Amino acid sequence: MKFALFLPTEPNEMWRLGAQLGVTEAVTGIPRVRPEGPSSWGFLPLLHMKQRFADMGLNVAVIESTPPMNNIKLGLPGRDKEIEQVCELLTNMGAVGIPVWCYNFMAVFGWLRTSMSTVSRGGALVTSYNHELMEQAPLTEAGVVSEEQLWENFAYFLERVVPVAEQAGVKMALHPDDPPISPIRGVGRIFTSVEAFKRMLALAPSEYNGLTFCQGSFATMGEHIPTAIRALQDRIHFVHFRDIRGTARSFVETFHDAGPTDMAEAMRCYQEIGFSGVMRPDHVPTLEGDANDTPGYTTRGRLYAIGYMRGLAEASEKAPLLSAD
Ligand code: CS2
Ligand code: MN
Repeated sequence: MKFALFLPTEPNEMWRLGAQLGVTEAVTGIPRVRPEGPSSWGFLPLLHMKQRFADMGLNVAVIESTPPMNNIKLGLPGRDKEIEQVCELLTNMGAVGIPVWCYNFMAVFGWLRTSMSTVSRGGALVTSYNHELMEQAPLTEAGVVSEEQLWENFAYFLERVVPVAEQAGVKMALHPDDPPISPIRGVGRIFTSVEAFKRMLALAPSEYNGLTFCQGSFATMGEHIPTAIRALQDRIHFVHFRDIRGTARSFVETFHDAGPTDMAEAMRCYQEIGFSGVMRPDHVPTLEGDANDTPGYTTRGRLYAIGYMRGLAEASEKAPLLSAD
């Protein structure tokens, strides 16, 4: 298992801080390109981006971003063009050697919170969600989107894309819905439980059809983390390490060391199942000295998280030796 950070596609201080923390793996988006040039998912933009990271000693292990997918998710005309673009991304990722693609199937809007400035330990800021505050929210332009429709649209997408992922040698890693509650503003959500992921994996029993085990999202589902890790272990291609307190209807994100989940047990579990992929700290609190302009992805909180994760991992790796004394 290797540690990673979510880094912008262009160098910034986090690239250098990551390298100083001993982080070798980068999770990033699809590169920005000039309007007249090749698409963001073209071979050369991906190659130049991967090389730019490599020139700074960082290995792009995961792309956690997608070409447009809303027509795919909603089953609208234009979805076949979007599928074509996803296939082009996967083919080019394989060609430049980026082995994992993290995507999600949340239609219309992605991860969502009702507060981005909830006060946590010592005045740090975290995000939180209270479904009551969303119950009067108007429908979106998509209107009512049922879970059945989303399952149909997902199956249509998956059967066309998995063969391309296999050919490219790129592992698809579906991220859970966050929050894992359905519907929100009339839009259903389906990847909201371990059972849903078992159903998803059975739709295409290929090792290239896998998941991002976002520990915070599974904790929000109310799942027991070690049980969930073991239940899905064969298809976990990427891990997000974080914690929350509460339920899918009402939760607050926590410091990695201050939530209800036994994070040491979770880390031991990843090692026990022989997870050999990449793990990144997911959302972190905004600490004193950082602006709260990128909630969950600020600098100081991520430095603390990486240090904590590394300590847990090292202690866990050595635990058998220590207990042998
Ligand atoms: C986070 C998101 O919601 C989460 O748990 O990991 O920021 C995540 O990066 C995206 O929703 C994944 O596509
Ligand atoms: Mn996540």
